[in-house]
Amino acid sequence: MKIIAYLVIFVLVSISVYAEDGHNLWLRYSNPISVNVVCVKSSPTLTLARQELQMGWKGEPGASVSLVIKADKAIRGDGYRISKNAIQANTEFGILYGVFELLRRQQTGEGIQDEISNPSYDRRILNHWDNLNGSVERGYAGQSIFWREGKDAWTVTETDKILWQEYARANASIGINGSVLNNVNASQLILTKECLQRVKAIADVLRPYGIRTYLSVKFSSPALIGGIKTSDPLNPEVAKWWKDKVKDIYSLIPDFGGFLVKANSEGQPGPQDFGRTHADGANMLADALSPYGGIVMWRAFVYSTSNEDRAKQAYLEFMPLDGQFRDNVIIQVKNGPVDFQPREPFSPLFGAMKETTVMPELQITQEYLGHSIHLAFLAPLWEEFLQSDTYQKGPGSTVAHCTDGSIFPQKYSAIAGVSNIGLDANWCGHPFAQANWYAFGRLAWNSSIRSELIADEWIKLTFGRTTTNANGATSDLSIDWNLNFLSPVKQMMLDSREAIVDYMMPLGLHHIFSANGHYGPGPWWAPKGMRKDWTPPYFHQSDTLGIGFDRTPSTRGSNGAGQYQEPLRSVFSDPSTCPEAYLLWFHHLPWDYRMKSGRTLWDELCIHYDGGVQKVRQFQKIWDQAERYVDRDRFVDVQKRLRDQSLNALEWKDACLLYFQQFSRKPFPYNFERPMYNLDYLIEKDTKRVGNYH
Ligand code: BDP
Repeated sequence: MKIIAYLVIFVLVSISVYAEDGHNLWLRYSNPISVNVVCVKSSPTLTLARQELQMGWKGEPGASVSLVIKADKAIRGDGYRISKNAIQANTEFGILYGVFELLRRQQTGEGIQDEISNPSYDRRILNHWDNLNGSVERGYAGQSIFWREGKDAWTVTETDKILWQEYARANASIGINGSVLNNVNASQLILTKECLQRVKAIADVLRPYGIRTYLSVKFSSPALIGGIKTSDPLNPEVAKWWKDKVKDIYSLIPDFGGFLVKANSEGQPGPQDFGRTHADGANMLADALSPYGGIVMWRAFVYSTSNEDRAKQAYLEFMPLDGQFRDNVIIQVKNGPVDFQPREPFSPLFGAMKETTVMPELQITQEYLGHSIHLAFLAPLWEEFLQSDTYQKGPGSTVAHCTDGSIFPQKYSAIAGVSNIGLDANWCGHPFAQANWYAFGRLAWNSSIRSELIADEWIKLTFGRTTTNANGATSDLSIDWNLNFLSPVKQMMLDSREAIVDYMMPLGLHHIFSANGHYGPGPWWAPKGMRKDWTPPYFHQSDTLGIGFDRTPSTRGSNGAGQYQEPLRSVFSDPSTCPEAYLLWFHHLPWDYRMKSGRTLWDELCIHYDGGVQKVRQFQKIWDQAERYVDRDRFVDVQKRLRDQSLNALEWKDACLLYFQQFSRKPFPYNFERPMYNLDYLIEKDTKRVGNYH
């Protein structure tokens, strides 16, 4: 009897903490309160704005909210003015963004004053690395939401449309207004009739939410699908083929955004195949797009077969072309000079290309930060990057200002993030990976917003429970909740990226992953015959004398530091002034080099690796204490992923330190956790996983 009673209580309690699969993201509002929306105009977008208010309003019951489209010089682009009961904007998308802002403030309990909010970047774009067969390159959250294989590959179903609409709504709620629907390693088939029909169907769903559609294109498409012998950008037939293709696209999708191009990089075709330059290639496409207002986003992620330091190559290839690009070409540059590492200095191209529009490319998907297994809140990484001072136009020339149009005159301003979205019920795999999608949108809208605020908002919206009271609901973010859930979980998020840097590659180490999976440690990984700059030993340069990549102007250095503007060039070139976070990025230093802490470099490395592991263990404790504030499904999911992260962090620490110890020949400091694994075991385990290349 007693057991049954317990069971009944258990079931009731479990039901009351209702399950959430995370599909609603940060848009969990329900229990609407009546609100009277006043808007004289009507359009599909304004209808959406009205519906959102009716779905999510938490203010006084029966209150009137007016939506007013009226030109105002203080409001730029799709910006808006909000007050408690009105939203004003120049455009209907501005109204929609204002509505989402109003609702967000109500949910999080933030006050609403009369204020204007303008976007930092005009184009805030997600790049989907989705292949037409439905797989997602560097995707860790299931198959593509846009493409699939099989006999119904081209059928647009109701389920597809609902998903695309949910996707569009989530993007609009954080200000994202563009989607590149396919992988930068593009298939030529994207430009075929049946593919374009599907693109049109997607664009039709995204449009009312203010999202333009863009496509990645393969440079050799004219030869591959156009029946032309060449794809030489200066060949008139080729140029005409692109013009006609662009015309077809605009007849289907009148607000089409433009093309994203990866050319002459990692085996992709490009203008250099025909002895032409990036500018020749980009301008030819730009000319085809410009009559319709389309843009070309031309990627600077290139590295040739030369022996030049990989970190220097994009700059070497693109700087000589500065000023040669059309005004509707934007050079899309990854945040760092190598490749989305847990930490890199900013790419020296930012601010350096003064007569060419440049846009940042961030990576939301965690290719190098633990996939969807590790908890990594990326806003601190992006904040660090956007606020980096390039000094290109004197102090204060931050990357953000060099790209948002406030320093250099430019027709367009844009920012892109490589998406972490897939068919997983919660879209992103790890429940906390949703925070990175959210953070990208918030930073693209307002590049000076602090990570802490983003985390705060996201936690409240994603885990907060709101109730309705008689006077209209206020969010139920009680003191207890704030103290015991919000605060520790926020701290965990804010510390998470640095923890990864510490247990994977602290002090400026980079790209020491095993193989191409970019997940586990592999400082030893150097298969015979592989390009050197694809292997970790190239990047860490460990030997008995020391560790690190010499990028100083010294005779043994690559002078990568020389690509930066003064004072950075000097600051980075001197180990005593170089920030320790970038020390081994710019310097090869002896194992007993004295760090600012007074410790040797070797001891300092050990302390960082160990510190990273300890932090993840701390995250596990924080999360376990959060149990009573989170629904069962998401709680267990995060708990399990943290355990896997903890194990992987330990592998990283032991693998890297035991491997480097062969060169340093120094003991581990005493106040440091002893290794749990031995090196042979870890190498063998890794070899079994990635194949025997040794
Ligand atoms: C690297 C990825 C690869 C991408 C490439 C790119 O490993 O999958 O295709 O970048 O950005 O980070 O083009």
